[in-house]
Amino acid sequence: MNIGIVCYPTYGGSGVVATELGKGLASRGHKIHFITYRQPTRLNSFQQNVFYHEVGVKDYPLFEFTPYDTALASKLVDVVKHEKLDLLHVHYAIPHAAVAFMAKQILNSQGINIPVVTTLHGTDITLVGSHPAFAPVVEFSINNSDGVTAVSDSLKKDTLEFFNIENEIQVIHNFIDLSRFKKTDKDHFKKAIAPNGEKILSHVSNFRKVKRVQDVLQIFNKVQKQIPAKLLMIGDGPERQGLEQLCRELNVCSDVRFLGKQDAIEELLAISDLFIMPSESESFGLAALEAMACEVPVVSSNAGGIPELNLHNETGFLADVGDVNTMAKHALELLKNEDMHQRFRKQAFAQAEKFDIQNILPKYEAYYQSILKTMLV
Ligand code: GMT
Repeated sequence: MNIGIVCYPTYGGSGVVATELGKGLASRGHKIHFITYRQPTRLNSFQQNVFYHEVGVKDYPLFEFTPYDTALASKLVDVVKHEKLDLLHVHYAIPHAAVAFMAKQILNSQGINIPVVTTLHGTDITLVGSHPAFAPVVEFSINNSDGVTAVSDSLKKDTLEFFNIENEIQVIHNFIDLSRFKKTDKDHFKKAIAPNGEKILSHVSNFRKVKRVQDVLQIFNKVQKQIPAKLLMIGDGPERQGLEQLCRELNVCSDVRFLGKQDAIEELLAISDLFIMPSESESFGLAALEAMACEVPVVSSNAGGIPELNLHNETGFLADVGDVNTMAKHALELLKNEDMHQRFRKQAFAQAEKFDIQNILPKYEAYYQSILKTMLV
């Protein structure tokens, strides 16, 4: 198939999923056209069957807000026509689903019927999408997509709760490339971070409020009071400054490393003993899946779709949002008990295997085929 993929090119789950999906489909012989305003972060090397079309946004002094939506719609019309695409797959409803709808109407007026599949990722429904500033457009574009997928049962449920949805929503979970995310021997690296055999806790996110990064520090502080430990904070975002302040207040700065945005996350996960995800809301928790694939158990909140991934008392532990005492207690239970820790490592990996990209790609292919079939009727 000849497929157009629209996504946010930045660091962040939806862009990662869209890019890895495109690369995976390309390796199975499909032609994949990424249509984004910048080269996606994970699209960083040449690959057969992968094409990149940049959305050029024209600036003009009149525009206080550059009309990216209009530029994207025009680009979609252009790419669909000239590359003869079979299907458009847009990731993150805002504004991509609405823009795809507009492009579809323009193409329709020219005798071209392009199917649009929208994948809902999380905040496009929960935090942002349900806001009155966006809700009517989000609801309309979900109902007017030819196919809609959500990355977890929980997100599907939220979508049906927040909006008046008449369309079917198919759940296709997030996935992982196990050939990249795996436990590797990085002992020299581990020694550099934890020279005295300290336990290594890690957290990866975009440091937005929804991630509750302060809770990560609170949990680490409690853990560190009982066992020697180091904390790796990977990523960057608006909460970073406040976090550094909290580090000082808790007097843990010398044991916390802020590593910023990292490309080789798997190397940092390979030396981690525990992953912390205390999010307020999380449709799935791709970062936790990446940790589990590297055999790192997860202590997390029970928000949204996290329980579909992190199994309580098996691959890690779950606790209510904000309950840092319970999360710290579970972290200590695991880190103090070597047998349990090893068992949880294996169980975390076994659970991650269920989300192997090789199992998920055929689901998307079958879904695309089913949408194309309905278009022929
Ligand atoms: O978590 C973020 O803030 C990034 C966000 C995104 O849209 O890029 O991630 C969302 O999509 C990921 C991929 O489908 C999910 O694994 C994340 O759980 C989801 N984040 C939230 O729901 C907060």
